[in-house]
Amino acid sequence: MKKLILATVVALSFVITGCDKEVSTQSQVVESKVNLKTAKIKVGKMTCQGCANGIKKKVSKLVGVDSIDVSYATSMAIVSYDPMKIETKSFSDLINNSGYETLWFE
Ligand SMILES: [Cu+2]
Repeated sequence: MKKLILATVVALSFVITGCDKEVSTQSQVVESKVNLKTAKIKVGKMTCQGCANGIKKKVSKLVGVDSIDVSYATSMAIVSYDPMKIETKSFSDLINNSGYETLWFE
């Protein structure tokens, strides 16, 4: 009778250990969440909304840029980007090389 109880305990401890392993494997699943940053850029030399649309079109093609809004009314470009893929310098270089001027960043 004692042997049977011992065997049951051993069998149970195997089951529990097996369960523990499964749980720890599941908790190791890593969430791949992208941390986007926002850059506010004051853009000079825009003369109409078409300029703003042109900048928007060019910058949005850069790898790492999630979205961009350019307003002629406020002379502001607001860029949402992945800092692991692109530096803010890339936006300003592109804007400056397109005939406009980045006045400041935020
Ligand atoms: Cu224009």
